[in-house]
Amino acid sequence: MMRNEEIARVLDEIGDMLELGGENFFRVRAYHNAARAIRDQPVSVAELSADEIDEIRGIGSDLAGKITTLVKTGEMPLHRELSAKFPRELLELRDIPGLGPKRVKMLADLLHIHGRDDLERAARSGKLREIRGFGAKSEERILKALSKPAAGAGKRILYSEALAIASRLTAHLRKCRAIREMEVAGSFRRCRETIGDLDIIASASEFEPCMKQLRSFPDVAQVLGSGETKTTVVLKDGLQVDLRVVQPQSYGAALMYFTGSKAHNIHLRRMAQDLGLLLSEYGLFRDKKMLAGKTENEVYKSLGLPWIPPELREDRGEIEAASAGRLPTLITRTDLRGDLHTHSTYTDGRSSIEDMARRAREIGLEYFATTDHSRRVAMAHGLTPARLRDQWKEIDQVAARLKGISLLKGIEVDILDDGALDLPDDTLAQLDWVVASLHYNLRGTRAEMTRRLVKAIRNPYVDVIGHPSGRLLGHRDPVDFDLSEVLRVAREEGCAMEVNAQPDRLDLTDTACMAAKHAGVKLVISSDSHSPREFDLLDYGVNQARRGWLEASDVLNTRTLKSLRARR
Ligand code: DGT
Ligand code: CA
Ligand code: CA
Ligand code: ZN
Repeated sequence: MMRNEEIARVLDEIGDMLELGGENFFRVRAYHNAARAIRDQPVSVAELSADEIDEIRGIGSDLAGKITTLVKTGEMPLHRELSAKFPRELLELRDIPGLGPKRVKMLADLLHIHGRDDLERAARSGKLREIRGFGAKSEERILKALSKPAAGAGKRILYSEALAIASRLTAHLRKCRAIREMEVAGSFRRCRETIGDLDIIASASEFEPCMKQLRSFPDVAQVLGSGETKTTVVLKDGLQVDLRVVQPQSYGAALMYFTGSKAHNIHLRRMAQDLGLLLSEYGLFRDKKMLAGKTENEVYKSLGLPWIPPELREDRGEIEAASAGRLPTLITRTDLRGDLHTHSTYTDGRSSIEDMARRAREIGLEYFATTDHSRRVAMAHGLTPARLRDQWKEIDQVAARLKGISLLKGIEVDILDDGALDLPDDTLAQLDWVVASLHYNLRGTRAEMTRRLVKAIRNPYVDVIGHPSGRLLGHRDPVDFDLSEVLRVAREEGCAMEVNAQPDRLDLTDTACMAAKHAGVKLVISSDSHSPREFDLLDYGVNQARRGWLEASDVLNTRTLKSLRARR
C-alpha cells in the first residue's frame, strides 16, 4: 500500500521533470499542488476511490485517475516516460541550493551537464559564469554545496531546537540600536514542527549596523552573503539564518511575505490581483500608489480580511474562513486548566509526585493526573495492580498536604498486540483517568494496527489514546492506521485523542487534529512530563493544536475538573 508521502513524491518529481522539459507553468504547478494536497490528507489516499480523490481540493479528475493508476500499479505512465528522458542524476541537481528545475534545464541545454560530476567540472573550469544568470559567486556557492553529501541537504531541525537558537539570536540582534521592529518569520513563526531555516525580518533606520550585528553573532560559522538589505549566515550547528531589513513602511508586508507559507502568499496575491491590486514584500499597491504595508493588519484589512494567525497560514481554507468571518478563536496556553499525562519515579519519571504537583500548581494548573506506565513496559518498571495501589496511597497523602491543586489517579496503560489492555478492567475502573498507548510492535499492517486501536477505544474505561501515531520526528515513522475509522469509533465511544506535546512527538499532527475536530472527537493536550520542567512543553502542544484549528472547546483539559469528571 503506497503511503501519501510516496504518492506525493512521484507527483513532485513529475512537476519538476515537466519543468525541466520546458512545460508551461500551470501544468507544472498542478502537479506540485496535487502533491501538497496529498501530503495534507490525514487519511490514506491509496484507500480512496477515484471519485473521492477527485473531491480533494487541488486535484482535478484527470489527475485523480492518474493517481488511482499509480496506487493500483505502483507506477504512473507519465512518470516512467519522463524518467527515461531525465535521468535521476540530472533531476537531483534541482536540490542544490540556488539551482531548481529551471536553471538545471539551462545547464543541461547549454553545457550538457547531466549530474553532479559534470556540474563540478563546469564550475571549476569557470564555464558556469559564461551562462546568463550565473557568476563567479554562484560557481563558488555551487562548489561549496557539492562538497557536502547530497543526502545531508535539507536537514530540518525540531521547532524546540529552533526556538532555543532563535531566542539567543534575537537577544543578540536587539542590542543593535538601529533595529526598530523585528520578528522571526518563516515556518518558525507558523510554528511548524520542524524548521528548515530561520528568516528574520527587521525594520531599521540604518541597515548596515543590523547586518554587522548578525555577522558578529558568536555562533556564526560562515557568512554566505551580506548585502545592503540581506545577510545570510550559517551557524555552527549548520542552521542557516537569513536577515532581511526593510523600511518601516514595508515592515508588515515583508513580515507577511516571509512568514508564508508560500501557498498562503500565492493565494493572497491572486486575491489582490482580482481586486486590481499588486501584493509584494514591499506592500499592497494600486498602480504605483501604496495602499498598505506598515503592518500586517493593514495589509489584510486592505484585502478585505481580518488578520490571520500565522499558524493557520497554510492555504488550508483559512483565507476562505477569514473572508466569511469564520476564523476559529484558537486555543492558547492559558486556556489549559490541567495536564492529563505525566510520569513519576514510580516508572520512568525523574521526580516524585509531590515535586510534580508543586510545579503544576506553580504554573497555574488546577489539576493534573499521574499516569505512569503499566506492567508490560518493563524497561520503565511498569505498574502491576498492587504497585498501583501503593501509588494511590502516596497520591492521597500528597493531596492532603498540598492545597490549590487537585491530583488525579491515572495510568498510561499499554495496548497489547491484540488490542486488549495491560491491566484488568476492575483496576481501570478505579482510576480517575486512563490513557491507552501503543508502545510495542508498531510495524503491524494497517488493518492490524487499526483493529488494535479500535479495540482499545471500545474499552469503556479508556479516556484518551496517547501519542496515537507513535512517531518520533526524524527517528520513527508513524504507525500505519486508518485515521478516519479510528476517529469514527472514538466519536462513538466518546474517547478523546491526545496531542502529545513532547517536541519530537507532536502527535497527533496538525492535519490529524483538523480531522479529529471535523469528526467530532475531543482532544487532550498533554505534556507527557517526566520531570517538573517538562510541564513547559505544553506550549508546543498548544502550537500544534493551533495549527490544527483547535479552539478551547475542542480540548478537554480546558474544562474545570468538575466538568471533566461529569463527562465520564
Ligand atoms: P522552511 O524554512 O523550509 O522550514 O519553511 P519556510 O516556510 O520558512 O520557507 P522558506 O524559508 O523557504 O521561505 C520563507 C517564506 O518566504 C515562505 O514561507 C514564503 C516566502 N517565500 C519563499 N519563496 C517564495 C516564493 O517563491 N513565492 C512566494 N510567494 N513566497 C515565497
Ligand atoms: Ca525558513
Ligand atoms: Ca529562508
Ligand atoms: Zn507517557
